[in-house]
Amino acid sequence: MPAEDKIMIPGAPSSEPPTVEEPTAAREPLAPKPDQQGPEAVSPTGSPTGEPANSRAQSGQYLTTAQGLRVGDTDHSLKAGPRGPILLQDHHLREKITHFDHERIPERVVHARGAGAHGVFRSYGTASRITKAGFLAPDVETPVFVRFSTVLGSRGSADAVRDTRGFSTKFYTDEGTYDLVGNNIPVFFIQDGIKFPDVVHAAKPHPDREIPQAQSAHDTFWDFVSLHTEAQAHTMWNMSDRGIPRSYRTMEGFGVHTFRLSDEAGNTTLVKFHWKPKQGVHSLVWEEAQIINGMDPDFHRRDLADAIEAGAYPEWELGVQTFPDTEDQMFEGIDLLDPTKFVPEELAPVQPIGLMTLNANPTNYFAETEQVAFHPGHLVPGIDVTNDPLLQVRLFSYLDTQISRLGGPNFAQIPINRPHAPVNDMLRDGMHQTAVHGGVAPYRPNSLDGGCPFLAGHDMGAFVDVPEELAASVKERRNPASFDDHFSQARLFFRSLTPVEQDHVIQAYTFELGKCYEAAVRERQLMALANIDAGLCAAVAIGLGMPAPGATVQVPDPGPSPALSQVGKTWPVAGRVVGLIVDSSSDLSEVSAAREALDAAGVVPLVIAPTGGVLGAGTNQEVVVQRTYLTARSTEFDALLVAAGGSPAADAEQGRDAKAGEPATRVDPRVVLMLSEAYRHAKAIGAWGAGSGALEAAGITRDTPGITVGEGPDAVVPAVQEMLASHRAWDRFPAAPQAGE
Ligand code: HDD
Repeated sequence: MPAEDKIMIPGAPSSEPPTVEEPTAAREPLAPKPDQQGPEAVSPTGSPTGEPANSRAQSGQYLTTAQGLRVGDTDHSLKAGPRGPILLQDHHLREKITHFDHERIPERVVHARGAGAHGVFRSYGTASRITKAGFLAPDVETPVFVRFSTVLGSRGSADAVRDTRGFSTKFYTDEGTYDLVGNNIPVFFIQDGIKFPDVVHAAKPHPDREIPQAQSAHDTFWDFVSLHTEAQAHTMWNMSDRGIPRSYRTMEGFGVHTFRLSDEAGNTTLVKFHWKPKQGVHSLVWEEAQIINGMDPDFHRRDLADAIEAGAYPEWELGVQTFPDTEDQMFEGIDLLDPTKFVPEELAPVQPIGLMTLNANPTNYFAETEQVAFHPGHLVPGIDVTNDPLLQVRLFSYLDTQISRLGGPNFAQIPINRPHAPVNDMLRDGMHQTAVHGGVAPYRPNSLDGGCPFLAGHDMGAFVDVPEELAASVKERRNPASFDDHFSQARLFFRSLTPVEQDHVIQAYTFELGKCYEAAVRERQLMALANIDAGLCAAVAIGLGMPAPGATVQVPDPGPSPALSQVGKTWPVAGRVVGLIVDSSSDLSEVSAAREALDAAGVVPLVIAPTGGVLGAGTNQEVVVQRTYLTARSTEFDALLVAAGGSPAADAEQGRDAKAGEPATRVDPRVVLMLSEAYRHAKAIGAWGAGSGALEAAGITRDTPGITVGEGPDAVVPAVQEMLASHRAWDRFPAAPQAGE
């Protein structure tokens, strides 16, 4: 039909380009009318950093109601006489109690327990070769907020449980907020996000009695992962020492998925993100973790906050593994879109692109750590997503969850979530709207608010989705064949560990499966282990008292990746904690010398004495006590120094009188416990003076690995520091049965 014969429908969209030119130069929006001078029109979304986060929070010196009315009595309700009923008219009482009743918000469905910190990210500029992201240009500094978390437990659960850890970073860049929402394990349980509710339901406490809390050692978890073998690789990492990190400060972080970076010219590179801790990669041992969860459920939270408060700012280098953006998105036989696979560093080295330093604790846990809202879809120009089916579902889930968790769609206005880039979004109203938006035309195109906001071109900092050609395909619910291998990376991981680390893995499987009541679940998991490593399967089967099944599938045999082991390397000792056990038999000048030597190396020395206070008070050798025998436990320390061998003062504190035939003084049993635990956990121990007697009392012989006995601190402290650099005296652990077929 000739064009002029077309039937024109007034108002119908036209396929022709619009004939009206968009305004290209910014014009001022219409000025507020004279009658619109109400509350100061500050838009919380539009204020980069000018407005203090707590501008409307607490001010003034008198207690007031939420409306600013001064309060004269907040301890007594308004009653009909001192013994009479309370009156409904007590507006202060009702406001106080109503607000209290609504203080809690729903905890995160996963990652409910966490700890946060502020910091700064300084880019090396090395990534600007492959991405136009402004915050990755040379020497750019970007404020960040990081939240670490456990996955399974409730908000009040313990820190040192066996679990994956979350590692989320919010970069407040000039081009908008970028969130890197990762974990401390580079692979995930499932390949497609549609299964996330299944794995989480299986891992959370049983729905009937809501136990066990923050544990994977139960039937439903192992039922799921044994039936669902793509979870085996992630589970193997959980059963290794990586499942019980020493500290958030000593964890690696991984973006897990493959992301797509693009430069100014539109060239693209696939990458995987890695966080490498400057403090080293260290873990707990299982017994230690179990004791910590009772002694100090806030162990990781406290460690992070204490380090920052002390000025020992933890640092991580951000790095990328890069891969060509090929049509098949495979690298060395590994499908880069399969989130249950990682790429060994030996095949693609991690290239550093910047340094993150955490240098400030949150002012208010709820306002910051609890209300921070991460989302893998918070992207900046130069960083885009891929078709990884797990990532694709995450892109839906994170925005959605904030709406119920933070009570509506305006969570970006909460101070911790506010971008540090100007916001002009035309999103309006909704629950908890705190912006007072001016103008009359929150739509575009418009002519009434000066045509604003304008659309940016890609040369004006717009986010442009990377155009990706998609192969002709059919719509179907199916994975590519390259997702089918579920065992080779679990095998790769296990065989890359040293014997002592393998033994920890064996013990972890044996412990967790030993907590499962259903024999069928244990049997099925042994069948999965048989496909991963026959030696591992046999060792776990012995522990469970069950027969070891044989392998049922042919599994590719990738070479080991030595980078995965935490043993055999040395790390900085700064920030590690050493307990210094003393009593009145200790020479205080030696204690001070030991403290000074540790201090000089950046190590945190904590003096542990029978009672609190100051040792040698009033002399020129005063030593302040930080822990007592009652409050200290070995698990707080990375190494122990002992200069105490029992003392009359300690005896007096225990109300002990020496009986006939007993030594005049004896080593305090709490010291013996500390030493024997530290010994079992393969920690470095040093002793001098009366301390050698304490070692003897704990049954520790001096020719064991990691034990140093000397004349004084000068001889002992350097040796302990050296051992601390390797984290543990690994030779002290029993070796595992040899892995292999
Ligand atoms: Fe997730 C929180 C990490 C898969 C759905 N996730 C959450 C947090 C971290 C991760 C670190 C805590 C964020 C914070 O501190 O506030 N999640 C991951 C990683 C995954 C992953 C590394 C896989 C590679 N997650 C994943 C899938 C889904 C979700 C497949 C849904 C289909 N995750 C959520 C969530 C949470 C969350 C329900 C709970 C609270 C929140 O988002 O803000 O939406």
